[in-house]
Amino acid sequence: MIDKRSPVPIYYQLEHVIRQQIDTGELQPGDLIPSEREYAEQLDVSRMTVRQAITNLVNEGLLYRQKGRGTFVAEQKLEQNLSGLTSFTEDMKARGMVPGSTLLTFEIVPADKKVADRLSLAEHAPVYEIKRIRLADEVPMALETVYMSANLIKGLSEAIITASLYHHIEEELGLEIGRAVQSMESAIVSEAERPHLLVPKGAPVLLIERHTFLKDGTPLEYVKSSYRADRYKFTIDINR
Ligand code: 16G
Repeated sequence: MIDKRSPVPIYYQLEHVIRQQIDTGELQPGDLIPSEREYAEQLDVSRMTVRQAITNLVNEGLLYRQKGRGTFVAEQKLEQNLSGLTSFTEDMKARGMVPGSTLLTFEIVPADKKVADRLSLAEHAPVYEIKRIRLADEVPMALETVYMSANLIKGLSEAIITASLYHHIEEELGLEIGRAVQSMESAIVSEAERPHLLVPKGAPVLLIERHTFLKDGTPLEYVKSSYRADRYKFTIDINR
């Protein structure tokens, strides 16, 4: 499986082998892979070479190291297409996963300048501030803070919020969600987010902001979320 006479560097060949074992399911998420020493002995290559291959796969998020325990195969990332304006609940159900939410904050607060601007409200107008940990099959995927006008979306309850906001807005209130502008940037998880997302210090997250409008143009929500970068991959269809 490793050809030492090949011009392809050995670390690269080893990376390819491990990648294939993950793709074919020979190595499953959570599996412990052989140690650097074991690979080195088995393949008769240097430990440095093995370390380089493994480090590259760790940096890519395919493997992760645990101090004193070894290196394991990571969970496959959830691939989400950015072409549809869908809710978290819809996305998880479409994948056959069970959506869930842990409610952290649910209150009506006066809008600060930024939130008021985004929602086209006067500063200090009452807005819902809803912080939820979004779960897929009970695993935390994202931390989400939603702001919505309390005068536009009436009668929210804890039960609605721990189920689906979009479902309530469309099916119960009969409002039509139209479009959203979304931005995405990378960051390191903050200490405040870490216990909720259950990721190690320094883990990467994707910060997403969504600004959603109803079909008639009324601003519906301003949402800030941190998605686990080790569990998410976003795709987009582009046409020329
Ligand atoms: C998604 C949306 C969020 C929306 C939520 C509604 C992003 C970045 N965010 O998480 O804007 O409020 O879905 O979800 O996609 P729900 O209907 O499950 O409550």
